[in-house]
Amino acid sequence: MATNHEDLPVPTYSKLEPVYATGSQLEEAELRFDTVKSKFAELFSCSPDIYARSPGRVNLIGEHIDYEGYSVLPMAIRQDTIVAIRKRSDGEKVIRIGNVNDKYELCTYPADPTQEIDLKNHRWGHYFICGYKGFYEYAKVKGLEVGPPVGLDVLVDGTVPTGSGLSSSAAFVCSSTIAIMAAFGVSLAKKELAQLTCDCERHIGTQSGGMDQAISVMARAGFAELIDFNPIRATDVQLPACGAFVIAHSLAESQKAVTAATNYNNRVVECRLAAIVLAIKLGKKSQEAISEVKTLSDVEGLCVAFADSRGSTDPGLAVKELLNEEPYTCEDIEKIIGEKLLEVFADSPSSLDVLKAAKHFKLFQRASHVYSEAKRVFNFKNAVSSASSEEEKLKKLGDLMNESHYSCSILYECSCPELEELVKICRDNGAFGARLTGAGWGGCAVALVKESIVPQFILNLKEQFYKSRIDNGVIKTNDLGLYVFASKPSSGAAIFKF
Ligand code: NG1
Ligand code: MG
Repeated sequence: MATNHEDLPVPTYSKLEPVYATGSQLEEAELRFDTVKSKFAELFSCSPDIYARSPGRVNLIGEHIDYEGYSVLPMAIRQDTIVAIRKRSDGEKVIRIGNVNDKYELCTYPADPTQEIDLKNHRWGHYFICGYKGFYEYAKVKGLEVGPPVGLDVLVDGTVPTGSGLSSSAAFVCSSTIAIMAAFGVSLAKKELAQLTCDCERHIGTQSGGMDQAISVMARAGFAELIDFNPIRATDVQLPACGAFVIAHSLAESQKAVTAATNYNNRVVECRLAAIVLAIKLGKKSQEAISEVKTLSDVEGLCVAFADSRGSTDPGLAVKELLNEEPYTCEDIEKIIGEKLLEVFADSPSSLDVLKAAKHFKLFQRASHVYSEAKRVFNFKNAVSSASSEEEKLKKLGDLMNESHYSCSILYECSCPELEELVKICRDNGAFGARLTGAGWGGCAVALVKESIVPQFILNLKEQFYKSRIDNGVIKTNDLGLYVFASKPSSGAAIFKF
């Protein structure tokens, strides 16, 4: 039986070509690795033992449903993070993390894997420590002999724009974790690594699902991937040949690690509450619902049974009939579930932060989004593999992307004025569909366009969206290529040993 690629470890290469294939891309990569090497020598007076790279991603459809247990459909992009690492042999127990970009100051941490990450004082190096802590936790659980902690010298070079919904954070956490593992000679299957790196990134305080790490680790060049959870699995999805995805930044930066309590984690908490309330309305005992129901996918079975009794297959019907459209207050929910919310979330500090910040909870809207978005992912996957013409496929995929955006914007409220403007401009300029991608509240939009019109499409975006921002000094003309570009599905994580 052929081994599935997700059962294999991250590949180790002695040359750049398997990852950075084409002419100019390869030249660019050679330059980057040379720069990393010389900057490493400049900072630490030696060469790295090993390099790891992991890409960012664009999510094509399936937004804010990975943490609810539902499948999503992202693809890896060319932009990535490279982490160069060396184990120190001088007994000094310190981790020094430098960056090729001078904007990021050298960060130092003790080489103590049990250290708490200081979430109140966010530093860019925290993402590396996420991987560091995660590695030692993994080693402990598996009983691996990795020896006492030693000092590490680390240099980072990232090309994924930050705060853009393209998962610069996962690219950083994954490349860090993989570099640490390689430095310690530990290797594991990609699907296990995908789970581990997801657990790692939670140390930063966001209650993330596992999409970003899964695609960053498991992507294959030329394919988008349908990512399933519990257990994590990746299925190759071949996109229609004559279509292209254009990624465009709204120039609103979303700082998720800082706004978690009101944005990202708030939605995770709202979904959990919606799931518990639904479970109770559908007959579960309060205490059972509170202890057993973590996500909306946990109550899908009950919702489907409810729908079935009314001649439908749509779990969203239970949401429509059993949840109120008006926002719920804390007290409203406590009355239904018979317990204080502070008790329900007592073991999750980041959820308690959410409760402190929230005035009300939009259970109806969030649950409606999740169930409908999960269905759109399946329709997207089915449309790709259907027998219809390429043109019809692109139209169907575009429609689903538009519906997804509407749901994110109206029901999940994770858009912003800049994204709304950008998505509209994309559609006005001939995109089959356009939507915000990633967590939202800023960051990028992704548009599906006919391959043949890509250059003109990008020119139009420059004229209609970016020109005024250049004139106002928000960005420089020379940097435009960083903010708007077409992307092919790129390959996943890799280790380099030269
Ligand atoms: P961003 O913020 O785009 O990296 C986040 C989550 C994903 C997923 C999306 C929304 C992390 C690391 N990533 O992505 O798991 O939930 O939002 O679909 O928190
Ligand atoms: Mg992120």
